[in-house]
Amino acid sequence: MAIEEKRTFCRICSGNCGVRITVEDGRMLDIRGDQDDPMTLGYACVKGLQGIAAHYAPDRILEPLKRQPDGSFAPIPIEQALDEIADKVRALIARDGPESIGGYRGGGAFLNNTATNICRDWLDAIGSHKFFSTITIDQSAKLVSLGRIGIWQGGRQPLAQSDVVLMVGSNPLVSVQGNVFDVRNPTKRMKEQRARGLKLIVIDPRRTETANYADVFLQPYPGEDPTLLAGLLRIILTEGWEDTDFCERWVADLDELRATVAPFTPEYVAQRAGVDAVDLRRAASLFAHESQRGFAVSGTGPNMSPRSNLAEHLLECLNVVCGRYQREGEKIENPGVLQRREVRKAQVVPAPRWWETAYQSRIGGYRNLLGDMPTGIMAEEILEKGPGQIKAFICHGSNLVNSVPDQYKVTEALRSLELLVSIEPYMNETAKLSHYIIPTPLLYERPDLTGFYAETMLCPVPFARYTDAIVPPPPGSAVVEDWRIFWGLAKRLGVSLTYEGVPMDMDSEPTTDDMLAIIARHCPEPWETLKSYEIGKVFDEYPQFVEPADADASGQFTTMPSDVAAEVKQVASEPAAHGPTVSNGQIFAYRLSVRRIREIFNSTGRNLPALRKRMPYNLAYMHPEDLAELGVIDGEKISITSDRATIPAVVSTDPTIRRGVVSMTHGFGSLPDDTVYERDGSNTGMLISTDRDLEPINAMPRMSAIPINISRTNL
Ligand SMILES: Nc1nc2c(c(=O)[nH]1)N[C@H]1C(S)=C(S)[C@@H](COP(=O)(O)OP(=O)(O)OC[C@H]3O[C@@H](n4cnc5c(=O)[nH]c(N)nc54)[C@H](O)[C@@H]3O)O[C@H]1N2
Ligand SMILES: Nc1nc2c(c(=O)[nH]1)N[C@H]1C(S)=C(S)[C@@H](COP(=O)(O)OP(=O)(O)OC[C@H]3O[C@@H](n4cnc5c(=O)[nH]c(N)nc54)[C@H](O)[C@@H]3O)O[C@H]1N2
Ligand code: SF4
Ligand SMILES: [Mo]
Repeated sequence: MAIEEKRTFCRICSGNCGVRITVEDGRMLDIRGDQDDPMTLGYACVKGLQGIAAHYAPDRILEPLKRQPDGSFAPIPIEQALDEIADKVRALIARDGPESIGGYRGGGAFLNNTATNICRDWLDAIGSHKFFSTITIDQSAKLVSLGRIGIWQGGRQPLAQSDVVLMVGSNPLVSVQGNVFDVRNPTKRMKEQRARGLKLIVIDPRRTETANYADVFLQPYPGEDPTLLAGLLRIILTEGWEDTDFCERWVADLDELRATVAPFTPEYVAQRAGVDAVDLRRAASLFAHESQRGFAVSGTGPNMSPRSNLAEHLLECLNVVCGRYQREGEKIENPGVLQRREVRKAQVVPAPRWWETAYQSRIGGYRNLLGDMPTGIMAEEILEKGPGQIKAFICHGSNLVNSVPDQYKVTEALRSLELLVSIEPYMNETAKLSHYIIPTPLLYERPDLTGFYAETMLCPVPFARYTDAIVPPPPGSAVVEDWRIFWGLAKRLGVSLTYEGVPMDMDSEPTTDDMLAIIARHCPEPWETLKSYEIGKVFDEYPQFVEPADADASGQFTTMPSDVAAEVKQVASEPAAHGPTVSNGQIFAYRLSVRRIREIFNSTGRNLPALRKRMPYNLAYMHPEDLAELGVIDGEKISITSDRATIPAVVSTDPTIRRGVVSMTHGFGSLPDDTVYERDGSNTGMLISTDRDLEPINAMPRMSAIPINISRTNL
């Protein structure tokens, strides 16, 4: 049969890189970056180029499996599996109520448009609030900070019109994720931005690939962003570099902010965060004084370290005091294509503090954050007996065992469930614990759209693209699309699904295209037209401009509400000295900081030989002088001990890491009682406790700047 070449885009991460795939007889032979793709300009990373290997991996699950009494798995027809799961769910609801049913959306579901919200919609339909997701172990501090400061309807100043970007703990050149940064071939776009004159300030304990392009680079200890950002605000407000007109009109409490950050003198900040006071001043000046437009933005670094909500709050305060928002009449670079357009007026929505009236968990009094239960209390919600205890759980596109902090506790919780279902294409560590595994098609086997969920944040232009399936699932397989599983369960339970706000017909099963058309219903062009653009389209003939404020607009930003002020005071009362950290009564010499690596996407990709060859396990990157001091050599195995656990790791010398810091990625390791480092790597989530050190409001665990000690394993 003829060999064809098909154009589509990768969806392993949110980069949506355009690719060309050679197909013969329904089987993919070759994949490469599409040089003619106007968005991503031929870029495809090492993971994306393994996309075909991922589809044909020998450990891929191709039919639904049911765990047997002896622990092995046996195939089960899909209709029977759904009948049995629905029967169990029905019985649990009758016995313990709908709150006994929980679910989790992982990255695998997030990056698949028709799967993104289906688990939440299903839980809504059966009347359960127990929806968890990666959001609350990622960057939900951003939601908390908007919830406390307020929201500028006009949005941030876009990259294309910015003189300066301040990036805190974010490495888009590797992660291909950057809030409001351009990740369509990020290195090339970075070079383009620099060539047109963009100034860049990077704050990161590691001299990252992104930091290599910085005009000012600050290399603090991880976990010191609240101090650093308070210090930057102090310099700006002391020098009078704020946007006074903007602040006068739109900020309710600038004096409180000024007074609260007063203790954060450059000397205090420099000493505590381990940076140079001169560099701190250069950063403040470049951001607020020498530049007119731009924004401060963060990635996972500060959002995962202690006091993440405070760090994110102070970061947003930088945007507020410098008025770094779009004003009346300005063009919104990406008003969105697939999502419903938002009202964009040049005014403030006052702090909505959504959580204060939301559903309250019985654990720690935490409340839902925009419909998400905090994942930091997920294991407790399963383990803690009493009304509302979760007894059945659907793991949708996640590897909970490897990705949710406090691995011992998470594993114990998952093992205790009466029903655990994994909707998952591979036999990952969580699938191994499940009663049922329902495998799904992989990305090139299903139609999809470019990511709609965060489209305005992740793409700088109003772009959308449809792709059809490139190949069918492997012959003889019985994989089921994610949404179909939830639709099938809802139908069996006799409940109606409302999908993306649209009631679904529960009598005749829709197609995936029908589901995608619902997602795209706000697109300015008809569904069939959107589908017809082979390489997608930038919808720039439907511009949106910031409208004037309402005549009676009275909302203002609140930069220093009392809960935030109390926390800043607490930080200010701590000693300025850096060095050993005391955590829960013990002293630790190092801090472990989070990072991403090119080869592996969270825990995904470790089964692929080409990626394993490059990164067989997760290395502990350390500064050569630290290693010399410890008497450890490159490639030697060490033990990393926190106040929760000890894990092994092989060290790798890396002069880009700040001294006193160990930089190590997550997602590796196996089940706690079955991990061999050389085969599986180590689970850094084991070092984290969710019994303590949780943030207020979102229960975010301490996942970066984890206090640790290092010891030589061979001694
Ligand atoms: N210690 C520590 N822990 C962390 C982090 C950290 O930095 N440090 N980072 C956190 C963050 S930001 C995140 S987002 C989470 C990520 O955590 P997870 O969402 O659990 O990510 P993965 O482990 O990659 O699991 C994704 C799963 O989806 C599957 N999958 C792929 N495609 C599909 C599909 O189409 N359908 C379905 N159903 N499944 C599919 C993959 O096979 C994989 O098993 O980890 C968090 N955990
Ligand atoms: N290849 C690959 N790409 C990915 C992923 C992956 O696993 N692999 N994961 C995806 C996911 S789920 C997400 S959420 C995004 C995340 O995207 P990013 O947030 O860009 O993630 P990183 O590349 O880890 O960058 C975080 C940076 O924070 C720094 N850091 C750590 N602790 C601190 C701190 O306390 N303060 C400061 N200032 N910096 C700190 C680290 O050194 C690191 O350089 O990436 C996505 N892209
Ligand atoms: S950066 Fe890599 S994984 Fe992400 S979409 Fe592009 S090719 Fe796929
Ligand atoms: Mo994430």
